[in-house]
Amino acid sequence: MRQRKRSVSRRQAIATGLAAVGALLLPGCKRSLAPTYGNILRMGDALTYVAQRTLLPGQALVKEYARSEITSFPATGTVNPGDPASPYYNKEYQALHNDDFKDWKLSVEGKVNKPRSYSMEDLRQFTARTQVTRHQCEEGWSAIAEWKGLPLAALLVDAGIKADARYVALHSFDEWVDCIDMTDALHPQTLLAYEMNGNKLPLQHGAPLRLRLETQIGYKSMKYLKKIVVTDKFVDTGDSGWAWYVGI
Ligand SMILES: Nc1nc2c(c(=O)[nH]1)N[C@H]1C(S)=C(S)[C@@H](COP(=O)(O)O)O[C@H]1N2
Ligand SMILES: [Mo]
Repeated sequence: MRQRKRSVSRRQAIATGLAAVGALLLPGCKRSLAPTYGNILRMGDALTYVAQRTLLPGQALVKEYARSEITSFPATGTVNPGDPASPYYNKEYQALHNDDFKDWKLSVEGKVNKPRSYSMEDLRQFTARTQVTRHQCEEGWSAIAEWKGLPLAALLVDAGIKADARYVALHSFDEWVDCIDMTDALHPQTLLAYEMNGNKLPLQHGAPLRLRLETQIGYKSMKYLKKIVVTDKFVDTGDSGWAWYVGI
């Protein structure tokens, strides 16, 4: 699992401050079934999750902008998993990229009735949604872009989510695994985006397909998607020290 840098002192401060409050709130909360958490840091996550899920009905739309408000957009984190110099070099990705992603497919598996792989052509058959939204990176910057893709909800409906499905785990070519809950997965602005600002999704922004999770902070919008696994259990990626639930 990938490790991300974050100052330990800040993590400890957050954990100490929130763990007690989280412990007070959680046992009484029937409405939000909080996910599992592997360590004390996840107490803070649970608190954010409970607070936001209680306050919001879950499907409120985030603000959308006009095309004229689109800004420049830096690329962060991995910018090319097919580069042998990248710490997350992936040979399979390099081969797919060299062939303009002709053979790329997104695998959808787990708690679905019809597990299968979707080519880009398959994904483009779904009714597309286009939205101009603001990306908020946890490092402090934000940027506005137009995204086009299919709602993740449409794909999940197509694959047939089973009754006990609760989370969606996203796997990328640069070895991230990230988990979102069904409320976010089914949100109408949660897209599997294959276009940015009217062009095919650029390499540095996650080609050929990335998640746009507009209800949460930047690092939840997974680039370089490879596989989607529907689960009944939360896939705890807390070993990195980054919160799993980071609503905006
Ligand atoms: N697979 C993958 N997804 C990722 C990242 C990454 O390094 N690898 N970086 C995350 C972070 S921290 C941010 S802010 C956004 C950046 O998207 P951008 O490079 O298109 O600006 O992607 C997120 N998704
Ligand atoms: Mo970020």
